Amino acid sequence: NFVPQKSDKFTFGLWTVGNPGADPFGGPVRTPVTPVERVHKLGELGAWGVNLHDNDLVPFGASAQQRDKIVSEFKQALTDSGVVVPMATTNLFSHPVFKDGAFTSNDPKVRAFALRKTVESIDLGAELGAKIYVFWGGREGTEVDASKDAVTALKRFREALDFLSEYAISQNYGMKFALEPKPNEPRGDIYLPTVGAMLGFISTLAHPEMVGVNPEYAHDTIAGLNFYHAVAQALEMGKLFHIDLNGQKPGRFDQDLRFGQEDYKSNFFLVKLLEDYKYDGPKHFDAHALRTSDPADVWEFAKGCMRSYLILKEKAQQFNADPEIQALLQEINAGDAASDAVLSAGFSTENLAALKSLDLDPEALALKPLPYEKLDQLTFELLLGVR
Ligand code: GCO
Ligand code: MN
Ligand code: MN
Ligand code: MN
Repeated sequence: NFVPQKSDKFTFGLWTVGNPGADPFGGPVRTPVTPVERVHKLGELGAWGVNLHDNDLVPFGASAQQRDKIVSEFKQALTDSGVVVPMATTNLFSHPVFKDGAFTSNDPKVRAFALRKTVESIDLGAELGAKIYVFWGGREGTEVDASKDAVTALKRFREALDFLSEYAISQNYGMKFALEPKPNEPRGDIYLPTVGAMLGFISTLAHPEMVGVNPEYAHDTIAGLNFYHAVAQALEMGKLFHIDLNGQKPGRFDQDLRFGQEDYKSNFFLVKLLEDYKYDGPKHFDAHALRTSDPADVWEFAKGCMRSYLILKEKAQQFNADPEIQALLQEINAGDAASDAVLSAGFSTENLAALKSLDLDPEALALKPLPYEKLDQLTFELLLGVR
């Protein structure tokens, strides 16, 4: 039971299971195995795919010869392990050149360098078979708002994305872009901090049809937002191209905890949403093992992410089949055929007349019972395994 299958489409970043456990107060605590070994191990554990930043695989500044050797060894590992690369992305945050932004830097040479690095990284992604390209603008923001004009920054970000969309189209890569919002960290304030902000921005792009979002549990939770609601909006708009799953306590630093580690209830509604609406993209765990973990415990972390998802998926099925819960939901959602018909018919003179002639008694409507205490307690008991 709860054994991951390829069809679950679970993925990990090379950087996640390769995280050496450093934090701002201390250096690495473990030496990760090589990317090739990570791929083999992920395959053994039942993961479907592995994602990467260009520099997770090819070190910054590597020669063309070194690059080709590394990439061909990596491709061999993918073939041998049956692991795929569904998503690729660019590291536009580690090198000091990006300390004040990449696509939104004030310096046109830095912006050009970021653009060229991304073109090359898109080529790498395409070579490895990636059909989703993620943009996480970790350094695209400020601590000092006097330093950058926020309107100009957005124009620059758009310029870069439009260029890169045209590039991917010109190469027939069949790629989609997924923008990943985060409110802060590493910058004090990052531009386009929420899923809603990204969705609004996407509609201003030259190729909005190929651009969606990559929401992350931790990023909304840091800001105290309801991630389930944010993902629902993206999904309803057909813009949920990718998702980053992890754990996070609200109001803290970026913890990147194991999926399922915090707030079981919100994780449950998230998984239920993805399953009920048949989200078919990768389920990516953008998390890492605790700093206290030794190399063996890192793989327990990876297994735990997938197993927790599958447990919550089973709980969602149980919820959908629970007679008492479903009876309550039916009661809460009981419709009125005449009102429903008017509401869904849209505006017309006749329908306006129908609206005006509906029998609607606010005093009586306000008395309708809403047994949410009961519903939530049943949900809690189901999740805690006593139902
Ligand atoms: C973070 C981000 C990153 C991105 C990754 C892919 O908080 O550091 O979530 O892990 O997801 O760079 O673009
Ligand atoms: Mn993150
Ligand atoms: Mn992080
Ligand atoms: Mn992420």
